[in-house]
Amino acid sequence: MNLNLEIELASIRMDNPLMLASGILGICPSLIRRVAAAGAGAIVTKSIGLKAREGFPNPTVHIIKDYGLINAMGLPNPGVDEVLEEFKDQKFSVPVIYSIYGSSPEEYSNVAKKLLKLNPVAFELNLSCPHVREVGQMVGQDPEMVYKVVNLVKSSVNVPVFAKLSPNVTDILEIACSAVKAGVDGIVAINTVKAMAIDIDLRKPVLGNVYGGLSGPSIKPIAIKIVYDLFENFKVPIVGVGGVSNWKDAIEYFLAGARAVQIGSGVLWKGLNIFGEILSGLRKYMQGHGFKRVEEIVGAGHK
Ligand code: RRO
Repeated sequence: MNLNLEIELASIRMDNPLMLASGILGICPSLIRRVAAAGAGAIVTKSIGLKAREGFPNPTVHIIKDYGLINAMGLPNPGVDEVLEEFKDQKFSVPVIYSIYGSSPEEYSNVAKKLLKLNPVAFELNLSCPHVREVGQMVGQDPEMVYKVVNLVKSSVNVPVFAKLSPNVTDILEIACSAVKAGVDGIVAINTVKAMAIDIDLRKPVLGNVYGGLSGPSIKPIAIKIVYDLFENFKVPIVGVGGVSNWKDAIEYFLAGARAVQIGSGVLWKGLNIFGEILSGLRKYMQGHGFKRVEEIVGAGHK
């Protein structure tokens, strides 16, 4: 059977629906090439801001075997001007989406406008870092602020704009509604879930920042429910992220309504082979169930 794994996301055409999630492999052209060669359909950079940030003190990552990991990196990034320098004249074989953050609508918009020099295929607005107060929680928990950020960035750039939402809110649908009203082209759900771990021998929190964000298999059911609800309520495309470690996880996201999935901590467990592994499982599933196009699976889990 002739299988078609291509997917269109807003106006972005991807060879397959697997993306590298933001923050996993930093912001580096050579790494982007390696992930593309491993089979990713698109790549999202680590979030980029107006100024360089060093991030939080170590330890910044704590692994909880079989469940996931808690990180508090603290948005380390070289700042937009350095990124422009490093990425100028670089060409990539897959769409590269630039993740950006800021502390005000103007800051988001300024970063996006500067990055236009790199001909981005899209922007992902990080409205959701769980542990950097002034740029994460403050922006992503406030529906009015979300509206203003999306609205201003949309009016400043001519490429699709996605909003990555936080599960650490009372009502994520209210936040999504603000983004949709402001004209967002797609929703990415979800960022990490606020979490912490305490070392029982040292009797103190493990992470340098005390708390951080949980990712990996343990958050997948939370994200699936959110994607399912978003699909029921909105028409914009949804990208699922959280705990995709194998092809079955990816299918579950498609059935819930995601048009694409992002892989984050799965890369840390399995290495870059995870992309090829998931693609071959996806092909087998499609053959076994008589699907010719990934699009046919999207939302098929709804009654
Ligand atoms: O850099 C981080 O600590 C971080 C970010 Br920006 C984010 O969006 N989500 C996360 O779990 N960590």
